[in-house]
Amino acid sequence: MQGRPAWSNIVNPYFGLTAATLFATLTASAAPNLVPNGSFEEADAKGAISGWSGDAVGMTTVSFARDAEVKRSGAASARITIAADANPSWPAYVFTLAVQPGQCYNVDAWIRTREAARVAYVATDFLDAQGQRVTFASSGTVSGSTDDWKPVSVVAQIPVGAVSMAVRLILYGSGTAWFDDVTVVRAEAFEAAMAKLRQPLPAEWVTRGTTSVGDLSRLQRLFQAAAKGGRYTFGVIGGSITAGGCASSVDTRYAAYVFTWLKEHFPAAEWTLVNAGIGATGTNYGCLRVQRDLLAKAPDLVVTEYAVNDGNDQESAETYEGLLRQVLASAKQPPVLMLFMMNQAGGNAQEWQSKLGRHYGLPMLSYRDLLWPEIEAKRLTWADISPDSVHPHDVGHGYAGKLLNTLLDQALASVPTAAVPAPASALPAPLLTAVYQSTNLFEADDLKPVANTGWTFDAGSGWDKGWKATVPGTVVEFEVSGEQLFVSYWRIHGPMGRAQITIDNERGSIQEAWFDQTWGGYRHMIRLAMGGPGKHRVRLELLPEKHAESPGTEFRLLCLGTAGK
Ligand SMILES: [Ca+2]
Repeated sequence: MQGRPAWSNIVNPYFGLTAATLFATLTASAAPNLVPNGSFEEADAKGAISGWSGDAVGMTTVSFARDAEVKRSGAASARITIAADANPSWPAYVFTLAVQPGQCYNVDAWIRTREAARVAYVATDFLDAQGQRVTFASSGTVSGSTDDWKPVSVVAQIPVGAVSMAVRLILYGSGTAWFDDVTVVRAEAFEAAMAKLRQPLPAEWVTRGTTSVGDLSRLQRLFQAAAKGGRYTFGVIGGSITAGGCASSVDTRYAAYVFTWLKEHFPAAEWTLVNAGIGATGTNYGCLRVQRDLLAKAPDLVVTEYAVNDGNDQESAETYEGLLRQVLASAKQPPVLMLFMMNQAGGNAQEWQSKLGRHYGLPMLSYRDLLWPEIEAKRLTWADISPDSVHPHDVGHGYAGKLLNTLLDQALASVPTAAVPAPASALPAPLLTAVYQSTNLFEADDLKPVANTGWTFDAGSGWDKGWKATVPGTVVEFEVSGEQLFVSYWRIHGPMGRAQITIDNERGSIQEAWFDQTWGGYRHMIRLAMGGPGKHRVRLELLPEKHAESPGTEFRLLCLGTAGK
């Protein structure tokens, strides 16, 4: 057993959602549990758990036992104990069942831990006829010492090539973990929804979901080149939907549908996917980071997804225009497809964003217009496509991916025999402004204060590195150049305070780092006019005032950005 990734790569730090809520609404409660001894009540003649085997994966410091003292239900649970070990592996209680590709299972279990140095969790390994692992899926994890049982779940979609699924109750690292009440249930309603997705989208849906076909010449030029082979990069940039929420795997995200389409239609070419999605961020951060996160990889084709995270207003459209201009003018002059997702109310920012798409002749696809009429007509429910208020699960991602692919089909069918000329080197005049085409991003570790009376750099977990203050009255100052300033700071339901931001000792703005929602923290970003081009001094002072419900006064500056000259 090898090759399980680091946990920080699985638990997305940018949004607080887990797979636990996935498909809850699609699971028939009457479906039978396919694990015969999931409560570990039955023991064999030697007292070991019937039907399950302990897989030590070569470790000598692991022990397995049926525990009659600690149990969530009935008379016993399954216990794994690992003595201190510097090189842990993934020992597990294992139950294997026969499966078929295309099936979907909800796997649920309860875990308790005591002094678990790393993590306990449940994984499903999908095995081929030779017993080799094709791929796997993992639940959330439990660590340390818990007071009570914690539920975990895995959505197991059986991939092509798998003939069996091994349900593994894993303790990784030293300590003790108990497992009880393991259930494995077929999610047949979900399977039916995914089967329907394998059919072509109805023509009427595609028509209304295609906001604009746009100018296909950049796509046609790419297709002419890719037909001859070579290396190409497909990039997506956007918020948490692009980052993957709430798809159950990398392969079921909307970007994967497009990626698969490209590989199938241009087998002579070598394709790479760059996913530049970051949850809870809009085009304000997007226009600052697009160079670093996407254009540095020289993409040949780009999809942008910001219709949920951006406001439907001119301020957001201005930064979106800056992002689009940077992509369109980048080295490969890539085609750009704009994707408009939606929230649970059928809302999005496509009214303002489509003005940009029309101005630049971009293909635009609307998931909202594809599916919202079905929801309004009650032929589809929101729960059929999403487990929360925004993020699509696999079915929703599938619809978005397939909608994008209908546009690619259309472009491919219309590729002319003569070579399509390169786009004009100069972009059209801006619709709103070109200020955000020229940006600079200074993440916390790039920021060098020119004055500081008590703010400290905190490397955090990397993604939340910042300049932090907790003592009211402390001041930090930075020197920047440009016409517009972006300030990003961490907002969370925690001990957070307020800071006053001034530019050149004017234009004071008070920012609140306390967040009333409990789903997690996010990178809040504001934009402030700096009063003209050139150099400016930005000053942050931690204030003594705070929100009444906040237990502290912390402020965490994540980055500064500038736009314009
Ligand atoms: Ca039990």
